[in-house]
Amino acid sequence: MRSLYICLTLSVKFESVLNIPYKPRHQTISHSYKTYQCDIINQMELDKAHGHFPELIALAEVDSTNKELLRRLGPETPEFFAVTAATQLGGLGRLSRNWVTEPGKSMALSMLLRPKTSAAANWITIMAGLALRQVVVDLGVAASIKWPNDILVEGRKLAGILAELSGPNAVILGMGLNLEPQQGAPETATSLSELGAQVSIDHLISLVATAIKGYWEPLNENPTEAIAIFQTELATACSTLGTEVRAELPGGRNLYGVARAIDTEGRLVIECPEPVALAAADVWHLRD
Ligand code: BT5
Repeated sequence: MRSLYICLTLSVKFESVLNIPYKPRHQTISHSYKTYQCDIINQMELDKAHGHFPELIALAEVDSTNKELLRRLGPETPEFFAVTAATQLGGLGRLSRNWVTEPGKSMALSMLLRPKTSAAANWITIMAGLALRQVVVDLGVAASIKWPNDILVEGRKLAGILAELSGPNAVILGMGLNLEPQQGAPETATSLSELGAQVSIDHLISLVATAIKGYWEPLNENPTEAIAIFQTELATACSTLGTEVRAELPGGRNLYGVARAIDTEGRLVIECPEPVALAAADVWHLRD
């Protein structure tokens, strides 16, 4: 009874901090997608990438790598268990929006994180933004984070992040990063090749895995210290800060103001002119 109580308390806490509904779901392994090595996967040459994960499931196509990870998730699934796919037929953005992943043109990578505290869980999306941005900057592209989950270059979206709570200590972290232009992507999208950076998907997954571990392990072990360091880094890495923004809240209400800070819970603080802390919102940069 006591452990059930603790479990419920944790899940309620995590739900509130991540703003993601906690829905335990029956786990089944799907065989409806191609799981064999096909030409595209061979072209992806994932030899190096495999070494970074306890297991990396590489699929030719799937509905969504986040959904596939959820189907394979069990209580013993280890942290950093990962799924990638050359094509997503129903790639997911936030609020069930779509994310375009055309064959071999975009990295679609989902991995399991096991947060030890709600403080660490709360920061997963921003932590992944810092890691992805660092990878892109190291490839010579001046990228920034748009709170909470976009990587932008010159106002265009290069990458997006979707973290989904899947149990009291299980978060599926999904990341999409465009390598090449894709026909189905919106006009606001950009890709590494358009920005003059060439990288193989194998190498990119290796770089992302290394960067995520570099940010995640300190956050999960010592959240207070890591969050303070992240906040300092965000002062330069996050282009939302110091910018006039429109924030559309869940429910459709708009707030206008200047984004001033990301607080210790990962919320965006907007001066409207009174400070308001937002846990979840869609943000538009009105002026840099
Ligand atoms: C996101 O949502 O940006 C989260 C994207 C997460 C994708 C990864 S891929 C691996 C894992 N498996 C999944 O199924 N998902 C994750 P959001 O902030 O809601 O943005 C969605 C919006 O981005 C869409 O409505 C489009 O306007 C735009 N978009 C869609 N595909 C894009 C692309 N390839 N590049 C840039 N923008 C895109």
